[in-house]
Amino acid sequence: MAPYYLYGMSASLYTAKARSYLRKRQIDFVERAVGHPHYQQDIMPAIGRLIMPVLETPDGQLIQDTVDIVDFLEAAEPPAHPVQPTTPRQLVTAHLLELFGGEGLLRPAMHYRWNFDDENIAFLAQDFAGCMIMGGDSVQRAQVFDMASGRMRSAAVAFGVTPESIPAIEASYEEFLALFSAHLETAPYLLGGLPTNGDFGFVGPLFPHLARDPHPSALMKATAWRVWRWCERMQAPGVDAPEYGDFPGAFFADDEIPSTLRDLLAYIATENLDEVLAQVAAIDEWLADNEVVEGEVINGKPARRMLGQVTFEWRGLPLTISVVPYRLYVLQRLQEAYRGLDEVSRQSDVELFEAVGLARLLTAQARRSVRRVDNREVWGPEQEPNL
Ligand SMILES: N[C@@H](CCC(=O)N[C@@H](CS)C(=O)NCC(=O)O)C(=O)O
Repeated sequence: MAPYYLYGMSASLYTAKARSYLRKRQIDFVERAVGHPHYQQDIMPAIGRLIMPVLETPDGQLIQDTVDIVDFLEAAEPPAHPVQPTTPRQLVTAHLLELFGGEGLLRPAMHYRWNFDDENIAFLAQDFAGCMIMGGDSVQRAQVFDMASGRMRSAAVAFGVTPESIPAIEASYEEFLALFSAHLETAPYLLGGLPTNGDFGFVGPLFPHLARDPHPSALMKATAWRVWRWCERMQAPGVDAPEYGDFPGAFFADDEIPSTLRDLLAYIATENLDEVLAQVAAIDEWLADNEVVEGEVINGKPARRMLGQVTFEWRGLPLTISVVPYRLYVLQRLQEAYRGLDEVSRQSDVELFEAVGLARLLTAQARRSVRRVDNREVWGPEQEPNL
């Protein structure tokens, strides 16, 4: 039987998340670049946009989106240890970490990739062109990189990377490295001895951009060896944690969220809560002004993923960023996990999230949910807004 195929790029944030999951799970797969003729001729038209990663299953199904890819594989290839913890605090925390990793760490990832051309650009030019076209001469390769890097530099601005915000982005990232390093002093993964969907969320920005591009790689190696080793660990099959001795291959016992992880959650509250709430409010406002029906592709076309802009305050700066409906989709998963718990378990989540300053995330919602159908984000049913 054919294996799974993963279409993506070595430099791509979300490809790294899916690749890491496939490797850890030791699922038989072959990675192909998006320059592969099958991606160009068949997969991209079927998905309707240039986007990665895409998983092609042995029976020819196409799945775009890392959340859906992981869900699919958890069901199709049942693991010995499911990627989502089953105890209430660890379950909801893992969803929160997946949201923060995939969406909340975009600013440092984009800044450290696109604002250090002296050190990064020659590497990036080869890394991008190598995956985007198979062969091609140096002029074609340079054209492809110019087009892709132009898009990504605009995306960096859309995520809030501007000359005014750069000092705050760097200070915030240094704090993050210190907190994650302190946690990794105690355990090889975010929730103990096994990776969760939270670890896979983190690896997207941390590996291809921040551990692999020349400038941030040097910074991480010099200042956060534990984090660098975790990035390496996330590329390996199995647990890969020799420096932790015989650490138990399980999540922390008794649904524990250790103090080093609570510190990281409190950091996420300070750094990212207002941003997520601003996105929810902006989408609610957009829906107040625009008539949509359930099931309609958001923004009409799958290629248009942003829904205007929103301004919020971050580290004392007004920051204007694009509104990304997909973020609601990931947030909803946290909330659905929370709502699916019994009363006592929900209470234990409320206590944890209140203590670290994240309680609003358990219930904040716009007047419609975001769903995914046919590899596209679509509007879900109406619901009571909670802003
Ligand atoms: N939510 C999606 C996001 C995928 C995504 O944004 N991929 C980026 C690369 S890391 C992309 O394809 N960008 C292409 C472009 O916008 O030109 C996922 O989790 O897979």
